[in-house]
Amino acid sequence: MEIPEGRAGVSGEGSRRRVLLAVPRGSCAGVDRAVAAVENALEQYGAPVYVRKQIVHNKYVVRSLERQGAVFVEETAEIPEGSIVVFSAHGVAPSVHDEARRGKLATIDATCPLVTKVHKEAVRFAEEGYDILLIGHEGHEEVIGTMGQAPGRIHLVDGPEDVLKVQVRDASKVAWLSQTTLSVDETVATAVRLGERFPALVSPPSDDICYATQNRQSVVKQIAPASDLLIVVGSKNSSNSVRLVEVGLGHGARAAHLVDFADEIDERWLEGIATIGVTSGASVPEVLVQDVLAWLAERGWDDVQSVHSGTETQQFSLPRELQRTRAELFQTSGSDLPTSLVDEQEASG
Ligand code: 2E4
Ligand code: SF4
Repeated sequence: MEIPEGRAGVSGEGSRRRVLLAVPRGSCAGVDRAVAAVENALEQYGAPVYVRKQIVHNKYVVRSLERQGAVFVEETAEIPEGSIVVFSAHGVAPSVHDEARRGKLATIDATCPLVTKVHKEAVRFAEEGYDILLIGHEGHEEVIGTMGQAPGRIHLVDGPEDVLKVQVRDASKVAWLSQTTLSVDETVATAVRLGERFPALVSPPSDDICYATQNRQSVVKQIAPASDLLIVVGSKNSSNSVRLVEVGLGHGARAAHLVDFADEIDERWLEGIATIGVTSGASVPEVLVQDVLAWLAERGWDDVQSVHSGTETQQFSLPRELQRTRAELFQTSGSDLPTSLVDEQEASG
């Protein structure tokens, strides 16, 4: 659909209450796969299934998996020996696999394949002798996991101000990579500055910022100029959701807020406004967006117009570990079988 030019408040239909609903929005292929991996593990192997860190950064998803029997922990050291652990969609360093093996755990790796792709790029560049400049946010789980692929060889660049600070061994052998969920425009700006400082800088073979991140930002850029208010559904620790708020504000939304649930919307945000943009982050189930739309409809915003920016067809198959029996899962994880399974195997064999 065409968005009328200019702000709703000044354009012809400006006083009419309407919602501009972003398409695509919400959960991506990597999130669907990670959530299905936990659900599938619970069905196949029974509760409890442990999950290291939040499987994705969404409160609702974590709560609903907890209700099904998933137990979320921060570190593998908290998990009893002989248990099954799922690694989150954000990815882990190889050292975390080692810890799990030492802790006699069976592992299911729900790292998004597009994060794994960045891991492989990091390993390859490191093997070829490059220092790697990773554009990303300090402390984010994906960044920790990617840096762990080549310890000592990856240097974090957390925004343009880090470009002058970063130290490399050989300025003629430098490559850059990025976190998958960054602002496209900010990342390009940082990469350009890195290129100015390191003229021999090598770029990733393909975009590290994934298709889902790019598509969600691109539709927000379309709806923001016409939005008096942009509501982004997502959790506060969800990097890609926070970026949607920033992109909205940067492209003309008069106000933008991140909410986990419809009941977090403040009635005062609606005072004197007409057009509300609505979208959601890549870790957000659609039911939460529908709750927001119902909340807005009750207050007179029942005219919902979808604004499209491309279609998404990406799908990923489940982690192959899920094709294994419980005993095989321990064997392929390199962990000793728990005694209960040894007894079972001996009885059957
Ligand atoms: C893995 C990689 O990275 P972010 O904080 O945006 O993660 P979130 O869980 O909100 O989104 C899904 C996801 C998972 C994105 N990239
Ligand atoms: Fe994978 Fe992109 Fe989704 Fe992250 S946002 S889980 S990288 S598809």
